Amino acid sequence: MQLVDELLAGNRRALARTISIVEDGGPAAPPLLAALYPHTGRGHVIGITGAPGTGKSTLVNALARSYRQQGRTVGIIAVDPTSPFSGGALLGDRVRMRDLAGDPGIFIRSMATRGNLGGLARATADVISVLDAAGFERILVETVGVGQAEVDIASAAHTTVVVEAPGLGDEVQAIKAGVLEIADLFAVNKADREGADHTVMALQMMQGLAPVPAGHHGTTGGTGRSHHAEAGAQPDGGWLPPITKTVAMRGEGVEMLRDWIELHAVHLRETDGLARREVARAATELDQILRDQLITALLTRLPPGHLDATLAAIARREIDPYTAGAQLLAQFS
Ligand SMILES: Nc1nc2c(ncn2[C@@H]2O[C@H](COP(=O)(O)OP(=O)(O)OP(=O)(O)O)[C@@H](O)[C@H]2O)c(=O)[nH]1
Ligand SMILES: [Mg+2]
Repeated sequence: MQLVDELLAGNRRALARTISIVEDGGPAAPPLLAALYPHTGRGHVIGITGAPGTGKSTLVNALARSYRQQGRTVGIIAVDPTSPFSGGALLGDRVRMRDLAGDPGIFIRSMATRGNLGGLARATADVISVLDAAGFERILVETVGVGQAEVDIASAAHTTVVVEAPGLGDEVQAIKAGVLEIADLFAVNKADREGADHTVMALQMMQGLAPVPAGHHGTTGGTGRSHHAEAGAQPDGGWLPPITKTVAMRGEGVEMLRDWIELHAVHLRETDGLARREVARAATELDQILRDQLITALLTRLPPGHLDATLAAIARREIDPYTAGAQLLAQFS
């Protein structure tokens, strides 16, 4: 395929066109992705997630710069599951990242929801594959932490950085959204602001590492981890997420964060972590692909208007959704 050859040769227009085709998700996408797939598996995918306004874009920008200083190429994907409501934020990102845009070692793409969130997660995974095949060594994926969407998107990452900022009550939000569970690293950004140490402490406490507060003597930490454990790779092969303070706006702490990301990448390679994550990534992707294809295959078998009639019947309580689903699936047998 000429487009694939051009992309693999480093042609940026071919890359941009391929991404557009893949993002549209039409019939031209699967053969393209199939041709690219053997060339993937080299890039390290880094998810950057966190509550709105914590400084994710600024941090991605600074991290990209830091990787460029090491001579590494960087692909950036900014995913906004809340779009179309925050088109302005993406516009802001574009202005902020404009100074990176002239660099051939950097490629930036913004993606917004068109249909369902599941579709967005799949499109993101596909665009990651394209950037990987194109040879980008580090792929940074920014998502706004609003719930299941960024958890799904994070499942496409090798290393997930959860960004917190002081004074937002983020600790609580993060637990609710299940974001803490997906963190390989924490960046407490806006460390120039008051309360950063408090946020660090709150995170440490959740890890069971903070000094036991007065009045709680004798109680043991909830996680069973030693209170003296050092962050990063553990003797038992586990990984304790490090907490890094950053001032993304001024680039402070960013090299430290980058170095932790690289240490996590090494940790994944040296344990069975990378293999397990690759299988998890494959599971998420295949799951989404099968759902889409099964639904599409089913819908093409139905007589025109049948689906709408079924939906109306469910709404009128003439049939329950499980029975209706079973009747639709009977089309396959
Ligand atoms: N004081 C301070 N402000 C920062 C820092 N990093 C980013 N900001 C500011 O915080 C605001 C939000 O930054 P963004 O990078 O757009 O945050 P974001 O998390 O990408 O925002 P969304 O994508 O809208 O969720 C901007 O005004 C930044 O200039 C920092 O380290 N310190
Ligand atoms: Mg942003």
